[in-house]
Amino acid sequence: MKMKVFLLVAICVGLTAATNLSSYCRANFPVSCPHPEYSSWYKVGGYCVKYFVTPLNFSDAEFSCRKEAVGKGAHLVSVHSEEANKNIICITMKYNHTSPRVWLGGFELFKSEKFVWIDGSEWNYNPWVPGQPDNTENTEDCVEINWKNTGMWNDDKCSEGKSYICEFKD
Ligand SMILES: [Ca+2]
Ligand SMILES: [Ca+2]
Repeated sequence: MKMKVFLLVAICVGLTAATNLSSYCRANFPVSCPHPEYSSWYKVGGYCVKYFVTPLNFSDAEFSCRKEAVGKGAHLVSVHSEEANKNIICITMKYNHTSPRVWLGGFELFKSEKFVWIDGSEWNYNPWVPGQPDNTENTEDCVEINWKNTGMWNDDKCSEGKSYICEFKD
């Protein structure tokens, strides 16, 4: 009986969170990138960003980003504020409700326990899932969003294939 009540509460809390998120995203969905040739990209913070569904490992995803916007200095996305993080969630949910885990451009620099952004920007915001980064089996060096807790970050194996989000500085 206790378990049933617990499950019901858990489901309600989950649904409320999902509803809050979808209403947030409806009201605050990022506008298109202000460059005609990149109108399928969205403006997030000082960047134009785009979601790519085809799963790639972290390095291949980074190289794919560089090719998607040649000459723009494109990379996997860096995230520097709660608002930008929410925008990233909204974009991800628009394109993929069922498997929203995506690569961001963060990685651990040579087992230093220090995380950096592949675009070289400052590491100044990191909403980790509680208990993360945990470097499971000493093999997790790359940063994903939406594992276990929507909008929060986890270190995972860089060789895993995931959808990803690219950016270039606007
Ligand atoms: Ca690690
Ligand atoms: Ca982890």
